[in-house]
Amino acid sequence: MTTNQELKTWIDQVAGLTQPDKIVWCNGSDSEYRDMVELLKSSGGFIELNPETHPRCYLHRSDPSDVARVEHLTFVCTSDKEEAGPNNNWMAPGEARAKMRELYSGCMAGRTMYVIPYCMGPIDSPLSRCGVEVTDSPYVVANMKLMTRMGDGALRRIEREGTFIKGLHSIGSLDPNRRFIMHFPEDLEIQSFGSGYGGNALLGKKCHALRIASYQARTEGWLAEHMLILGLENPQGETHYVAAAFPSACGKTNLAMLIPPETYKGWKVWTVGDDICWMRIGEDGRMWAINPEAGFFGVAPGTAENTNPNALAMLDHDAIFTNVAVTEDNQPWWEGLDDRVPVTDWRGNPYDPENGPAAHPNSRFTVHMSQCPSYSDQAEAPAGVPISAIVFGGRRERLVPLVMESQSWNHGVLLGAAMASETTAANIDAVGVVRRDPMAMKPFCGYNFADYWAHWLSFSDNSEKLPKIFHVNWFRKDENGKFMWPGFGENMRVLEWIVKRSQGEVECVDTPIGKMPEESGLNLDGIDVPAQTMQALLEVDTNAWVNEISEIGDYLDSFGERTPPAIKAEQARVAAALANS
Ligand code: GTP
Ligand code: SPV
Ligand code: MN
Repeated sequence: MTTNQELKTWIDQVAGLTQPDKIVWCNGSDSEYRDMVELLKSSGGFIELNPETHPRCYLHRSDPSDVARVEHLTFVCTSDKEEAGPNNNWMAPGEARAKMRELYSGCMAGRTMYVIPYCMGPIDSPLSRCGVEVTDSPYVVANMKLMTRMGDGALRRIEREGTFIKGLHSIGSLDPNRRFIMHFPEDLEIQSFGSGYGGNALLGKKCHALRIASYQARTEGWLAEHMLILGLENPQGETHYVAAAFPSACGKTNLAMLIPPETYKGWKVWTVGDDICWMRIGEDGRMWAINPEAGFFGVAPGTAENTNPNALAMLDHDAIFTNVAVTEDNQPWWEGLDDRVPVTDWRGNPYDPENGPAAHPNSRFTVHMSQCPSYSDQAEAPAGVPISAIVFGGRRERLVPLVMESQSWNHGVLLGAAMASETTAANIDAVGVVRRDPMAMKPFCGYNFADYWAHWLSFSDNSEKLPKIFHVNWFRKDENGKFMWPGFGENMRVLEWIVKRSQGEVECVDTPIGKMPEESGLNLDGIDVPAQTMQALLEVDTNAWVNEISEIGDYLDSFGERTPPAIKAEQARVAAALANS
């Protein structure tokens, strides 16, 4: 158990409310994980995959109605509605607590309640934060073991520090009409009911490390972001770190594990994180970042030898697969993997293309970070890594160029705030609809976006050594609906430019919307993207941008009086530059 009185009292209260048959305190050991696997195998929660090709790999099929995050059922419950902002669903804390109390009442009868102490970030890093997730899902316990530093070490840190995030989770009856993901940032509390899936249920991830952490980060002067972290090592052996925010299912995992093209002799990408980044200004004035997670919960479809070989290499042992298809010989399979035809779809039915994709479009793998061949030796560094460049990007078929650099920190904040992207299967709603997704944080910012932009802007006064800010778009399409840029490993060409710009090593061209590569600025040795296509990828369509910047202005205005004047000034400056060009 624990010596922390607050934790003890809370566990007693939760047990009194939910009425479990049994309470198990998780210690995070490997044997505990193996026990959990056995339990899941015997209950049908895990199906063992081919032990010869995929030793210790398991398939979990979630309820067909429970396959993604549920933004419409996710709430930020601050006492003041305005604090949550128009970017969040809001419910008064008292009302939300009453609703949840009713749902939780007796919900663990006949079940085991697991108490999971966890640490987000390296266990000895001053930047890390702890939480305790209480859950009735063994699947959540197994995933938390791979995704966080879980168990005794975290509990000791909680007892030492005396503070932790309280996360209560029950799968309930998986009824979508009785499903809520509630956040109480003022009380450092999360309450989740009715879903066993990913970000709804693994509370250390989006609920703690983004929604609650972003709220804390604002008052404490740091940033909690939906960003990958990578190190780019050049042939001279120097490594520069880049953090990049792309919306859900828009390429973070792939970029974080990039393998440079053959012509890039001596270059290497090291993976620090693929989804979440906590950063703060260090004593040297630079921005230092840690990955609060210990594993990857990555999108399966599209992962293949020619797109993300590093991911594929870590997925043939000790991994959990959720909602993928299976082949005749019981191997995991998803669209884009190879040309085999699976026999069973994600629901467990015989595969029939008439019923849609074999793997769910949001099917995922869970693996520990250490299995990644490009795992950075700095990923566990307590101080984190110094960030040289911040990159924003979205999934935009049209208009938005392959790469541009901001003219200043404040202009970079505008680039982030103005991000838009086509929605993906990572959320339960419609897919392929362009929406504003500032800093890729639309579903994850725990407070009013207007205040969040003000917080980002506040950094410009704090340091002269801030990272340079960039914007990228790998997803432009031609008139036949084909991607114009080859993407994946070839994104190295853009990364090289970004890092060289951040070091002041290459020239650029000024445009009204940002700084762009010179005509021969991107290294295109070894790929044949037609000159005309490259031109289109780097073109600034002034008329269309006049329209876009005006829509961005309307979007900023939709936050009313709280919108920081400095970001409006940036928008007005760009609008004027476009009008004069
Ligand atoms: P979350 O885990 O949801 O936050 O997603 P993520 O940002 O890590 O996305 P991920 O890297 O898993 O990519 C999602 C999808 O985009 C996959 O199907 C990829 O194959 C595809 N993708 C990634 N990078 C590229 C790229 O450069 N070009 C194209 N065309 N597709 C890409
Ligand atoms: C995302 O949706 O951005 C994810 C997956 O990374 S989940 O953990 O479900 O939020
Ligand atoms: Mn994500």
